[in-house]
Amino acid sequence: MADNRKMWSDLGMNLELHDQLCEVLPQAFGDVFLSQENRPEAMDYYNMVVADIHGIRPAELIEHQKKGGKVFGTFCVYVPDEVIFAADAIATGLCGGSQFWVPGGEKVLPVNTCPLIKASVGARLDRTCPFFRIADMYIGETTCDGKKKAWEILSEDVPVYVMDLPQMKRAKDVQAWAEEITALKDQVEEFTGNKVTAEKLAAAIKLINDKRRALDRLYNCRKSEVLPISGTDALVISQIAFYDDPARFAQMTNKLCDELEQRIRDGVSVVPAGTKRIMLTGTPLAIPNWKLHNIVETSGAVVVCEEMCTGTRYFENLVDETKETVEDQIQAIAERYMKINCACFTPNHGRIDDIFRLAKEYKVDGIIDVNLKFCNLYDTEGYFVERAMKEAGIPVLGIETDYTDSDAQQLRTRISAFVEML
Ligand code: BJ8
Repeated sequence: MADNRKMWSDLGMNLELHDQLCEVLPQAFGDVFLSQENRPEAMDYYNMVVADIHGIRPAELIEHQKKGGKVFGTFCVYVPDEVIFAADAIATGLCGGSQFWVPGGEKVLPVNTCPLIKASVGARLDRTCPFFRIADMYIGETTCDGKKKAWEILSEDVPVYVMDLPQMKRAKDVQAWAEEITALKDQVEEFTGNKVTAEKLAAAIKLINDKRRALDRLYNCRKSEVLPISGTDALVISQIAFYDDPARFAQMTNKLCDELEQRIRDGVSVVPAGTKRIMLTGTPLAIPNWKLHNIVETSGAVVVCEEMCTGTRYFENLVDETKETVEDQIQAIAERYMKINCACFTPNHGRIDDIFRLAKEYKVDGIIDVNLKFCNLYDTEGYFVERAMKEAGIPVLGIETDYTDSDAQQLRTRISAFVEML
């Protein structure tokens, strides 16, 4: 702890304000996670990572910087980590999932901006998150309007490089994305002084694919009727995936999966047979946003899948590992990333197809369509999502929420009523 304080102070953090966050986080984690029964033993690793969330990984990133390495902060699952790791740099997710950071964002952004953006900007400008301090450069993208303008504000305080994400999926858009990835490669090479060779890119593709394979294995366990892990635990694993060391994360997640697969064989479930299975779809749940999972799982149901960026959108589809030139590898990376179905694309029918497929694979009883307040994209797309589900006879509940706890009681009432009627 003393070492952490020195590190935070060296990072120029606002220690007084940060102390307030350190006071509430362990309590929140204890309430939501440690109160669960029959957790897998291998969750110990993730407990430890969250318990020292602003200590262990930040210290590793600083070690990397001391050896001359660079750290890039990212905010979206379209930004390809492969290119960053191939330049001997580290990518770390930076999205803010706590109300704690929102007021800082509101000092410079309109109040009616989505909490994810407000929290991300607040975490940087208030100097209360080590990850936001450590990153040498942020990589933004042109996904939603709120983010586009937020990059301009953040760039007054930290170098920001913005990738221009196409918003349709025609062949020429995939091509344009491949060109953007090439431009990112050039930028990363210049910033790090390291060349991205075909050999290094192949290793980075394998590294990130291995992380995806581990998450896919975890999610496969959640398809089982014998449910070996809660949705709340699976969510925090998905959240940690964004900033943990990818090789270690894959190794620890595979270890957890060994235990989960054994549980399935032994018939050890975390919920009684017949518990209603819920899938969440919608906007991402950045760490430490555990509110909805906690409400669902203390209302007699269980979350078995997230069609979200903190969920299936992050790990589904692998990058082709057989390409041998940087050009072909980048093309393969572009093709893989353009399979993600975010509401910033028009049209985005693929997402509805995904929801149908996942609902079947995970044997869900009902779907909750989650929208972060003021996210116009997902809010509007909810019209199609909910209509399609209703037409197919899949029960769906649309909700809108933010990071505050003010609506928790009301959400609990609505979610309990929804579960009751399944
Ligand atoms: S691929 S979901 S991570 S853009 S919730 S900030 S869209 S106003 S986060 Fe996203 Fe990439 Fe899409 Fe995923 Fe804007 Fe909406 Fe806020 Fe959002």
